Amino acid sequence: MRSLPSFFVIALAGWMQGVQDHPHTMTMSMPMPASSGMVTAPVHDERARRELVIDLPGQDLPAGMSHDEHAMMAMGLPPVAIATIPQDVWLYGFRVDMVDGAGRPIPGVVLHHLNVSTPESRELFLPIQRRLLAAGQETGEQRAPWFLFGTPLAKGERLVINSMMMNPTMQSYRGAHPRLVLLYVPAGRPWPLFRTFPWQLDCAFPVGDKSWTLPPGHSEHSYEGSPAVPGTIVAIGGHLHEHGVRLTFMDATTGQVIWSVTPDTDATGHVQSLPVGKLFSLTRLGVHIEPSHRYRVTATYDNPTGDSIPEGAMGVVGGLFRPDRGIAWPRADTTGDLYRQDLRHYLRLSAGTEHTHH
Ligand SMILES: [Cu+2]
Repeated sequence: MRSLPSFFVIALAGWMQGVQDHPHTMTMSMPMPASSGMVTAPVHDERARRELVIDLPGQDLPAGMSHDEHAMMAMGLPPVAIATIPQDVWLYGFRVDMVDGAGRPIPGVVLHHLNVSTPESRELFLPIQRRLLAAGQETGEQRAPWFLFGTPLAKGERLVINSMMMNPTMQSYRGAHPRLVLLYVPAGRPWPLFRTFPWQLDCAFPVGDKSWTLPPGHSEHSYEGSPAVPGTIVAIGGHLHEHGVRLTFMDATTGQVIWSVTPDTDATGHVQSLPVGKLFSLTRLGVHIEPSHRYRVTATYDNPTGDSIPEGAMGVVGGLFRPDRGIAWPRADTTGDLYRQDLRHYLRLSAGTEHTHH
């Protein structure tokens, strides 16, 4: 097998950057409180283009929206939406188009962030709902090679989508909303060759806000966990904020460093991006990980400002994971305490936000 094409690497970078978050029918045990103000988002299956098009709830956005947190929260936070997958598909990419109430394109800068989860499946490293994808204004279209990698989504499976908008432009928009476009291959074909699932391991796991207050000087944050099932990490990427100097993913049981990067910075030391690793080679597919080992993500920061920076730091690795042959992706236990706490946070029923990206 050849090494991965570069657009895949770019795709992963974007996939992670948006975060920086899979086949069954939703059961009634899903702890979805009725009071949470969720809405159903219609899914249009554009079969000829092989795209699922999901228009999220719209809002009027005044021009030059204030960066003041309260104004932003009040004005650009549409209700959480639920969308239902109409047929068995393999998801291999996505994009978010910003449009107004008449469907006309509006500037992408209006999107602050958008997160999609699959509440019936669990995350690889934690018994919480699985994060499927995330996007911010800088994400663009992300796609893996459709013939190689795909994530199965079953007919009837539900997606939970939350988003935030912010209008820094001098123009106001009526009915502004994100239009999520999922790129798919229909089930029942010879491809994709590999069944892969997105995963992440976050320094701010297990629940709550994914950013923390960055202390002055040198600091390290870590989180350790074990995968629910054995399999292979076929691609990895990550996300750090400014003053981040290193992000490391290691097998804490053996001490083996699996992936460790320093961010690219510009002339003034601003974090530009993280390189993305391809754990592919001619002779083997990725790095195998197993439930009997513990794995650790560590974010290292050097904050030279002398001040603490509220919500100044994040540290997360993630990518694509291929379960071993014959291993099914684990379903979520929707009755677990951690699952419920995380879901409440995701649905904005408790303080904080899933992710405030910048
Ligand atoms: Cu971030």
